[in-house]
Amino acid sequence: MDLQAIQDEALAAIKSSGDEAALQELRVRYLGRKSELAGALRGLGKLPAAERAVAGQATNRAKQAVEAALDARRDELRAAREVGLADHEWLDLTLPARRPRRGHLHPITLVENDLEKLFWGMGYRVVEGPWIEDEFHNFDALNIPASHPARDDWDTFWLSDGNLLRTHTSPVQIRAMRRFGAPLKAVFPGRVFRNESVDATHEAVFGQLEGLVIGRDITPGHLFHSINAILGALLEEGVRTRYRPGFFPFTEPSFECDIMRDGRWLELCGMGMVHPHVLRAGGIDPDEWTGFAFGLGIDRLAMMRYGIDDIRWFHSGDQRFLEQFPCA
Ligand code: FA5
Repeated sequence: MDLQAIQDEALAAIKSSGDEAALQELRVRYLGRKSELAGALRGLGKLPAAERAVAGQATNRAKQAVEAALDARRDELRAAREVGLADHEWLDLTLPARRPRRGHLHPITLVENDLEKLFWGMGYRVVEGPWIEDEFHNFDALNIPASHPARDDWDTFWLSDGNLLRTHTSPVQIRAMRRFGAPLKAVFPGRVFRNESVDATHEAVFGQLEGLVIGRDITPGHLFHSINAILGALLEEGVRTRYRPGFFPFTEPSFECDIMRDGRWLELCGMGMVHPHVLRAGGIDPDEWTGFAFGLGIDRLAMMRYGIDDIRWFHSGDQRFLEQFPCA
């Protein structure tokens, strides 16, 4: 086929091509490696030198004409498609956006964060301890040897390797004393675990926030002043609280603080002056230093703050409950 015929055929096919895919096929057919034009260009080398220049120019002209036609038709088809888009596919930018569903913090986490912020502002450092504890930190170092009947107060989940799930945050007292020494002012928030039956005010897994202050000449006056200040900041005005004597092997004297909820007293916090045995176990000399400690129930505080009548809601995983605590 001569060059002019190839070019005429190509231009006619390009003109009548209906879409960009068909046009791409024509590009391959008329300009691709196996096309007649490409073959003609390859064949130039075999022509006598005298004819080569003329034939070369003619072939290139045909190739350029086909290329130009392909590009022009491509632009036409593209423009037509975009006009179609504007007619058929449109977006109403005035429609209200669909809100993405965002997660939020659990009410216990909200209360824990607030507690941490409060204590941080009062100069306490915030320290965390391990959930899996050894007997020494959870009991012995806290003046609760194996023979001590008070061990029964903490129904313990024992692990097969002899360790246990900590029954309170008090073992972190020992870890912090050994790590930081005296003087010390710290809180230890976190989860604790008790193998006890669950009811409206008792969970088997719940949160505690432990506080520990060690200094020279710390007295029960400091303890009560601090607890009053803390409860004043945490509880709404008018919430009734009371202190009563308590017993913990790791504090002497010991007290408990209750809050009034629905006409009944709810135990919120255990506290006392750190027992000399415990200071010693923490590597601190009880002749030189004294201190106070307290352990506050975070779930109980959250019940009070949000008016929740059953502690079991917190771990129920019930969306209807959890959705009531969106992020501020
Ligand atoms: C203790 O765990 C002591 N370690 C507290 C302490 C620390 C005393 C430092 C002295 C010095 P108790 O078992 O009473 O004490 O628990 C402390 C608080 O945790 C309680 O006042 C209560 O608010 C909360 N709590 C206790 N048991 C449960 C439970 N099963 N479910 C939810 N909250 C609980």
